[in-house]
Amino acid sequence: MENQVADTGQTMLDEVVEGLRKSQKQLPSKYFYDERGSELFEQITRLEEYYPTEIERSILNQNIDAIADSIGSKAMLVELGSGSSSKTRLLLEKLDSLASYVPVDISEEYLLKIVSNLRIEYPRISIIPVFADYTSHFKLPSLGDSYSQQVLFYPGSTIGNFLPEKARSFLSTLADITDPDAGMLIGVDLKKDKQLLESAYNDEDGITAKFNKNMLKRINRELGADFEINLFAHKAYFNEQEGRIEMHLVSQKKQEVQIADETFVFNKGESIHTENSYKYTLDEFEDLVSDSFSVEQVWTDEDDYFSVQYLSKK
Ligand code: AVI
Repeated sequence: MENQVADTGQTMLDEVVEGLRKSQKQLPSKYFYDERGSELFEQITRLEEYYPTEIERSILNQNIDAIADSIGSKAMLVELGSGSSSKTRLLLEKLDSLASYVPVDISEEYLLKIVSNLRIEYPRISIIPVFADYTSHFKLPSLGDSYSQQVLFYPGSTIGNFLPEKARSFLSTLADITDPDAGMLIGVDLKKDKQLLESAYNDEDGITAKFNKNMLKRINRELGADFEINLFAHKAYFNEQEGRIEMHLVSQKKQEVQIADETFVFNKGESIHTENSYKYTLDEFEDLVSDSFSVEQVWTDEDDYFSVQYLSKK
């Protein structure tokens, strides 16, 4: 099977410089995930305060029979992004009638590693990696009539990292590239007590702070910038009006940063907005997907902190 790499368009330098020229400086959150950033994110998912990972896993676990019914037999399961392999394993383990598993990820190294392990563990499932930035247009492998239906798997509430209008257009792109009867199993973090939300992004061990600042280290290394990491502080809070956690890096003094041939001035207290993590009510999420998908099933934990939802194409 041929592996595909999507054209990522704009360069990292273009995007970084463009974001820092804005009056509210910003950086694209996709740049968190270099090797060190992915490792720090793994650590975040194991933190006491970061409830989504554990709760999603237990929702999947507790409802696996109903989930398997929705997915049906002989499905092609397409996972978007480098999901936690333990969630993937949970599905591969229980869905013994799966025809194929198609992990889509931009990191070739990561994909090759999981694929070679999974092929040994699940010899009956055909595993077909697709190297692509799944947020841009990518092609799914054409597997003829070897499967019954395509099911996208998008765990972790990563949909919450898109602005709502971007989430809508992303979902409609997914609808465009899949079969008419495709489904989607998606994890969605729900609105809840502000304190709980904020502590998930302000852990006591400071791992989220390291994850946030790692973006600046990456920009220094890859773009030759001269950010002084210690002169920026991590800040994360729930913006109630927008319904999202915002992460920022706040300049601790007036300073200048050089990137390529451009100088960026930071006032004391001025921030770079590095991430949004939207939290939805069930109704808000149903509305968000409604251009392209219908919500068929919703599974939640007993506190309604998190949901796993099965969507079908409209
Ligand atoms: C990947 N994504 C769903 C995480 C989130 O919760 O928005 C990224 C993250 N940022 C800080 N902590 C975790």
